[in-house]
Amino acid sequence: MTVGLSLLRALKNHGAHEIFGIPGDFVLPLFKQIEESAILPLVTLSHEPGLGFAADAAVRMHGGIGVTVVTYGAGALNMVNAVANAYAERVPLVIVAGCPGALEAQNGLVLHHQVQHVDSQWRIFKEITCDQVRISNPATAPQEIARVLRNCREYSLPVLIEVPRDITLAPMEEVPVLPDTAFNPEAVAECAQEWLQRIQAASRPVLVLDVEVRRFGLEKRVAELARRLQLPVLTTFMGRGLLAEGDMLQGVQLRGTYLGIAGDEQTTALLDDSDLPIMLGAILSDVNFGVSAQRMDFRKALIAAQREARAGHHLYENIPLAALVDALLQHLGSLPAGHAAESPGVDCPSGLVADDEPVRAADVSRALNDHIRQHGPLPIASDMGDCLFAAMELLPTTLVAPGYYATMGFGVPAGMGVQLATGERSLTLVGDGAFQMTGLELGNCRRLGIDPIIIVLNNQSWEMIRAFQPESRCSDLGDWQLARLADAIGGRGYRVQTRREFKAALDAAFAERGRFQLIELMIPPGDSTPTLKRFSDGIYAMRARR
Ligand code: TPW
Ligand code: MG
Repeated sequence: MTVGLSLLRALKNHGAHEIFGIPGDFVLPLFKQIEESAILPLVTLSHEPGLGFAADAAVRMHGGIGVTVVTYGAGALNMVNAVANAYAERVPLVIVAGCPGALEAQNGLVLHHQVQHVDSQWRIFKEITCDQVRISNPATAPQEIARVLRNCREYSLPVLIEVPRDITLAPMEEVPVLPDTAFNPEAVAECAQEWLQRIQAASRPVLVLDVEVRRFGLEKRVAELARRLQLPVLTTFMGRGLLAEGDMLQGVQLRGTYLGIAGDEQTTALLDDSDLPIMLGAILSDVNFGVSAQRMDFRKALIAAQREARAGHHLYENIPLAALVDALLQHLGSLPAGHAAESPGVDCPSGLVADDEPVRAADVSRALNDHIRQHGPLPIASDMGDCLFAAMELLPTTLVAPGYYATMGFGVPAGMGVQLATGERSLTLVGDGAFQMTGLELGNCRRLGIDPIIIVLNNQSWEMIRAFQPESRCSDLGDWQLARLADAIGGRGYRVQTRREFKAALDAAFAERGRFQLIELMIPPGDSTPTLKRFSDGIYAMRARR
C-alpha cells in the first residue's frame, strides 16, 4: 500500500466520514489518491477558513473525526483561525497539510508558500493542535499516525499530519487502530462514589452540561443519569442545544441555558443558589460562567472535563468522561431518588405577529419557535453576533455555534457542513458582518447538492461592537443587497422589511427544496434581541461596579 492510501484508510478507520479539501501543488498527489481510491468522499469549498468551519461543524454533528486536506503554507495558514476555534471548543479535527519533500527542502532555494523556515507551518500549528506527525519515514510513520489519531479522538482536539509532497506514493504499511489509553477503573469507581455521596448530601444540586458530553457521544447516557438522579439540568452558553435530538429530553428536567445576569431569573438562580453544581464536560470560560453576578466558587462543585474529575478539593486524574458517566450510572442503583423539580421548564418566545410593523431582532426567535412547534426541531448553525443571542431564545434544537471562541465567519460554512454531515436541511443564523466574511461559500451549494436556509440579520452594521462602544462609528457597513446576491449565486433571496414579509419568506423558503434560501431581514440599526440587550446591560453594570 502507498502512504496516501494507508493514510486515507487510517482516517476512515478512526471515524472520518468525509474529507474537506482545497488542493495545491504540495498536496496534488494526495488529491489524486483521494479521488481515485474513493475511500472517503471529497468536499471542496472556496476558501480555507470556510473549509475549516464546515469540517468542524460536520464532526460536531456526526461525531468521529473531521478531516481537512490543505496545501502547505498559504492553504494551511489560511485555516489557523478555524483550527484555533476547534481547539478552543474541543473539536477533533485532523489537518492533513502538504509540506516540501526532503530533497527540495534542502536544495538551497526558499520554496513558495514558505514563511520564515520550512518548519514554520509546523511551529504555528503546534500551538493549536494537541499532537503532530510529519510522514518523513514510512517505516515508523504508521505507529506515529496511530498515536496522533488516537489523541485526536481521546482528547477531542485538533491534530496535524504533514505529508511531504514526494512521499505520497512511497510504500507504507497499514496504520493500526491503537486500543484506548488505559485508565484505572478503581479510581473511576471511587470518584463516582464520592460524587454520589456529595450529591445525596446536597440540598440544591444542579447538573450543568457542556460540549464534551456531545464530543464523546454521551448525550443519551447523560440524559439517563439526569433522569435517574432527578436533577434539574442546565446547559452552558456553549452547550446550548445538548440533548435536543430525538426523545432524549423525555423525563429530563431541562431548565434552559445559564446566562447569568442576562438570563431568565429562575434559570440563573438554579446555578447561582446551588450548593453543588455538577459540571459535565464544562469549559470554565467567561462566556459560560463570567456572566454570573457573584463570582462562582468552583471549589464547591463537581467538575469533569479534559480527562480529569474534581470533587471539591479532590482531584482524580486520567478519568475519561465516558467511564465516569458509566460508573455513576452503575453505582446509582441504591441511591434513593430525591431532589424533584419545583419550577417549570424553559421559557422561549413564540407567536410572531405577522403584521406590517418593521421586522425586529426579537422576531427571529418568535418566528422560528412557531416553526419548531409546528414542524419539530431542525439543526441550526449560528455565527457570532446578535444572531447567537437569538439562538439562545430558541426551543431545544440542535445547535452548532462558536459560543466560546466567538469567531465570526463560522455560520454559513457550518450550516453547509451540518447538512452535508446529516443529510438534513439546516438553518443558519448570521449577521451581515459575519456573512461578509464567509457567505460566498453558498455558491458551492448547487454543486454539492445541498439547500440550507440562511437568515441574515442585516442591521447594516457590526451591531455588537456598537452595543459595547456606541461612540465608535466604524461599525457602519452600508446596504449590501444580500438577497440579490443570493439569486446571483444559485440560491433564492428574500428581502424582508416587515413581519408579514418575514412570515411569508419563511414559509416560501421551507416550501422550496433544491436551492439554498437566503432571507435578508432588514433589522433597524440599533435594534437588538432582548437577550443581547440584557447581556450588554449586565456587562456594563458589572464593569461599573468594579
Ligand atoms: C473573526 C469581533 C464580534 S461581534 C462583531 C465583531 C466585529 C460584529 C458582528 O457583526 P454582524 O452581527 O455579523 O453584523 P451583529 O449582530 O453584531 O450586527 N473578527 C472575528 N471575530 C470576531 N468576534 C470579531 C472580529 C466582533
Ligand atoms: Mg450586523
